[in-house]
Amino acid sequence: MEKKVNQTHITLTQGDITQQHVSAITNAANSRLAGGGGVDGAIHRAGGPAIMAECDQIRQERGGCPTGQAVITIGGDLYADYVIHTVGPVWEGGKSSEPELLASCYRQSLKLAVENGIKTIAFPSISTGVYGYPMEKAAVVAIEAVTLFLKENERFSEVRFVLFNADDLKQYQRLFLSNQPKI
Ligand code: AR6
Repeated sequence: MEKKVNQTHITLTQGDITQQHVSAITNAANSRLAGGGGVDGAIHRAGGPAIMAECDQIRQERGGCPTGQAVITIGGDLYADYVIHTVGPVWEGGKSSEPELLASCYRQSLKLAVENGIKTIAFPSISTGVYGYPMEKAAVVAIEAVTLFLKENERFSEVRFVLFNADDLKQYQRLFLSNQPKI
C-alpha cells in the first residue's frame, strides 16, 4: 500500500529493516549510541563493526544523541549507504512529551537525510519495542510527522515504513485508509 505526498511515495511493507534497498535506513537507537536489541541489534549485526566505529566517534565528540534527535553514519555492510540513528522516547504514559519527541525523531531523521542528499529512506516503528510506546499511538504520530515534513519538502522519492509483523502493518494500513491521522 502507498500514498503520495507531492512527489514522494510513502509506502508500507512488512519485513526486516536491515534488508531494505534504500539509500538510508533509520535505527531505533539509544542515547549512548551503544547498540542493543531489536532494530539496533539487527542493524549492527547486519552492518558490521564500521557502523559502531562511527557511533563511538560521535559519542566521543558529542556524548551521544539526545532523545528526539538523530545522527548519521555509514551503512557498513548493509544495502543502505547510510544509517540514521534516532533516539525515541521511552513511553511513560503519554504525558512526558512522548508524542512531540517521537514526531521529532521522524522530522530530524528526514532533515538529516535531506542534508545528505538521500532520496529514499526506510523507518522502523521507533519506540514501539523495548521503549514501550503503544503501537496504535506511535503509528499516528509517525504518519503525521512524515506527511507534514513531506508537504514542505519535495526532495524524497520514497519514504518507506517497515513493520516487523502483520498486526503492526495492519495498524498503519488502517491509518492510510482513514487518511486523516490525528495526533
Ligand atoms: N526490522 C524492522 N522492525 C523491527 C526489527 C527489524 N529487524 N526488529 C524489531 N523491530 P525496538 P525501541 C520492530 O525495541 O522501542 C534497543 O535496545 C519491533 O517489533 O528495536 O525504539 C536500543 O538500543 C518494534 O515494533 O526499538 C534502545 O535501547 C520496533 O521495531 C531500545 O532498544 C521498535 O523496537 C530502543 O527501543
